[in-house]
Formats: sequence, structure tokens, C-alpha cells
Amino acid sequence: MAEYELYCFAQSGNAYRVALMLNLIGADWKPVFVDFFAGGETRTPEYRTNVNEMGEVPVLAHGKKKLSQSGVCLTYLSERSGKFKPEGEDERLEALRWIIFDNQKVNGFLGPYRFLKNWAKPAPDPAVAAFLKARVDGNLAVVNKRLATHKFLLGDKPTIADISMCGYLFYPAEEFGFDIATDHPAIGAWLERIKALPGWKHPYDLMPGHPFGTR
Ligand SMILES: N[C@@H](CCC(=O)N[C@@H](CS)C(=O)NCC(=O)O)C(=O)O
Repeated sequence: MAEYELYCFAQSGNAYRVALMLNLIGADWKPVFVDFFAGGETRTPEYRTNVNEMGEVPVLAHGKKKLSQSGVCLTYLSERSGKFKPEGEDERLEALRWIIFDNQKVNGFLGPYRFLKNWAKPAPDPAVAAFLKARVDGNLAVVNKRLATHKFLLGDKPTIADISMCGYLFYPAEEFGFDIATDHPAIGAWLERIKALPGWKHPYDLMPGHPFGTR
């Protein structure tokens, strides 16, 4: 049995953060497929009782622990492995600041925008999609400005803040209807730096459920 199990599915950028971290630190881990699309598994009483009362992926199982919220999982893994770990109070707080901004405003809007565009039934009201797209553009611009002067979000070395920010950013441009790297070149250059880290893999190569409908 693997040391860590990650409840996830391929299309989830929230889960990708943790899958990527596990791979980058060279952890012994395996994915547990969660049938979000066809089975609505995260909404079942079984899932909410036995896996995560919040009804979400990712969930990281380690021994008797079941951790949810990707920021918590990333913090746990960085503290256990000593890798991608913000050092000292200032860095810890700075990493947390970017993780919260990401969860709420960057991938927190980008994920639902992509979901509505690709999978929502009935199709979304165009005004809702336009609202989200404007939020996404504005918040990616904040990240782009930061990365224009910083190699990684906190400075010269990658931390869990960068891994969190990856969330949805490696998924194909067709799924968004725009190319993040072209529209935000400093983010594009940073994504290449992340890709060069040993152990990096694309979300569709790291988690089960791609192509859509498989498991
Ligand atoms: N802030 C959370 C977000 C988790 C989240 O929204 N996960 C989605 C999948 S991408 C989910 O499980 N949604 C279940 C539902 O809405 O029923 C994190 O970073 O872990």
C-alpha cells in the first residue's frame, strides 16, 4: 500500500495542486478516483461521512489522517518533507497570503469558469461567464505583475505558494477559450520554470479520469 492516497480526478485543478506536490517531493502515493461527473460522488452521504464532510476533492489520506483543502495538504507535505517549505515567519505568512489569494480569486474563479464552459448543464448564462472572465483576467494580471519581477512567487525558490497557483494553469487553452501564457507572458515564463522541476507532470498524466468519461 502506498504511503499517501489522494482522492482526486483528472479535471480537478484543486486536486492537481496536491498531486503535483506529491510527485515533486518524490512521495510514495497513489490516486483514488472520485467519480465527480457521472456519479456525483462528492455529494453522496457516504463520501461526506467517510471521506470529507465538505464534499470536495482533494483529500489526502496519510495513516489515520484525512486532510482536505489543498492549502492544508500542501502545508502538511512541505512540513513533513522539508521541500517547497516557506522558511521563517515572514515567508510563511507571505506563502499563506498567495495561497488564499489563489484559492479565492485566481483558481477560485478560473476553475468555475472552465467548468461552466465545458461541462455545465444547462449552459451558463453568458452574463455569469462574462463576470467570471473579467475577474479571472484581473486576478491573473496581479499574478503576472508579481512574476515579472520574481522568479517564483516568494523569490528565487519555488514554494507551496507556486504549487498552489499552478491549480488550473496547465490545462489546455481550448478548455478556457484563451491562452493564459500568451495573455500573461510572465505567468507563461514561470509555468516553464515549474515544468522544468524534476517530477513535474501534466494534470492529465497524474490523475485518473482523462480522457473524460474514463476512470
Ligand atoms: N479550496 C478547496 C477547493 C476544493 C474544490 O472546490 N474542489 C472541487 C473539485 S475541483 C469539488 O470537489 N467540488 C465538489 C462539489 O462542488 O460538489 C481546495 O483548494 O481544496
